[in-house]
Amino acid sequence: PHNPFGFEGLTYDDVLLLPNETDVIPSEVDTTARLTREITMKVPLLSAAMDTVTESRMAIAMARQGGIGILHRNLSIEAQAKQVDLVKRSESGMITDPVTVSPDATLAELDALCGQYRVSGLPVIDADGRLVGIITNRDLRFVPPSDFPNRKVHEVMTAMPLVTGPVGISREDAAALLGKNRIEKLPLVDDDGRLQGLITVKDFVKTEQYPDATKDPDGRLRVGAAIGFFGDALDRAGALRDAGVDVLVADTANGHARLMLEMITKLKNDPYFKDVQVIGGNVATRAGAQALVDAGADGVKVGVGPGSICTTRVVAGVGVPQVTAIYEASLACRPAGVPVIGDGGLQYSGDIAKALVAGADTVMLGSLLAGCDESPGDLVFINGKQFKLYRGMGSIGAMASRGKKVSYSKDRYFQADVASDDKIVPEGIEGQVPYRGPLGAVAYQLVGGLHQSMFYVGAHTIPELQERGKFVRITAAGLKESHPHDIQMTVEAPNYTGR
Ligand code: RVP
Repeated sequence: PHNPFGFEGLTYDDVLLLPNETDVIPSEVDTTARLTREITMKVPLLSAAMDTVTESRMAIAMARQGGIGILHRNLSIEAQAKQVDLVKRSESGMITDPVTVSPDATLAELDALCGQYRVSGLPVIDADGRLVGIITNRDLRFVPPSDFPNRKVHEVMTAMPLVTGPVGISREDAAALLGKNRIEKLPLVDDDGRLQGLITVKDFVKTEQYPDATKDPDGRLRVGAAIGFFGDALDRAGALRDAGVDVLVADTANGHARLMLEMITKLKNDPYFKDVQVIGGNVATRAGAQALVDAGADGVKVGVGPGSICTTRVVAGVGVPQVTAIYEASLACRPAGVPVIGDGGLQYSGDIAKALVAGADTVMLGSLLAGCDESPGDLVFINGKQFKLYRGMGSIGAMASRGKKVSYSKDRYFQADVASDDKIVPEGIEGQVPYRGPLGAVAYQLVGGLHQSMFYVGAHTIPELQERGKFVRITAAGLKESHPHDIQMTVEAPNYTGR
């Protein structure tokens, strides 16, 4: 008869990396990693496609740090495409498709646009697309906000002639023009005076401020977005592509499912999506990873049940401890040249290097980022301490329709057909994590921890880490020894707040 017992599975807490001979200086390592077949990033981190982790603010912050954010899909197609748009317009060498305002718009409308896109001013164009002026904070300074609803843009804007640049102007020439004229925005116009782009001082400053930022060939921040495999998933993929998404992540709790594999093949065979990379997941076995590779995926996301908010392993009794899952998936992905993303279960910065040595190229983080300023949701105060809400996409809260017309999260767990909220079988829970401040500080500690790992292992690069890294398996006593012990912690470290 068939023997159902396989091998033993290990996870982060079961292993440690062996120290090795080293000439590496932590601050000098190169953490460049492959996200997909065609995209690399300076920092091997992704923020999770969860509604308490990644919307446009987090995605912008992640890309600036050198990683990438994957926008969640628990919202309408239009709303998710809008999020992509906000990221793609946030910062760029040259804005090819700037937000503009009409001369007849009211100042109230202008104010709303500036708030939405977090910009301080807009070019003004007429109905033919011709540049007629520019309007910035400076022009508004002497108009009382109570007048905004009944004053028009053309009454207060700085009208033509303006300093403009020709299409195709070099970075250096643009910087010189901005500096010489002491202006902050340089509209680019063609021979007919039509607005074709915009260069801003802010973007020059940000380029210097975020040298590792993950950018597309046009200098815009890169962004990923989750899609399903069911119902209008292809329409969603199309809308996200039109908004400029770089990576689509076909996102389910079981990526080794026929519908998911077909979805990936469809996207990869459609010339309309030729400039978009497609990641598939999640899987936790070698066969599952092989199926995604065979379907044409540009990246394979691994993790069934390791998530901090996930109950799949207890509700369904299914899953693979994450270090083993990553290793098994890499056996199929490495030979095919397809990068692996280790998704879920990371609790400390040291887990990043463990994931990479096990066979991942990058890791996806939920709980470690949910407490950041840039994650959706407000701070909650409990007993004088600050928290942010964090919930599984398979929790009742995320899957229930409640006020919403549809919950897009249900099909992640193949429960799209469940008609009423009380018939949902949740695979996740809802909770809160400590408030952590801005992503920049959190990412600094996570990446800094990885630098230290690379120093101990003697690796200058991620491929070297993957090659030189070796594990020692530890026992419960070894794990106890690894954490602070026999002491009462009196001061929290920025990268360790206890177990
Ligand atoms: P963690 O970083 O351990 O918090 O895990 C985050 C990951 O957990 C997500 O990227 C996703 O793969 C998974 N997840 C999200 N929701 C649920 C659930 O409700 N079970 N699981």
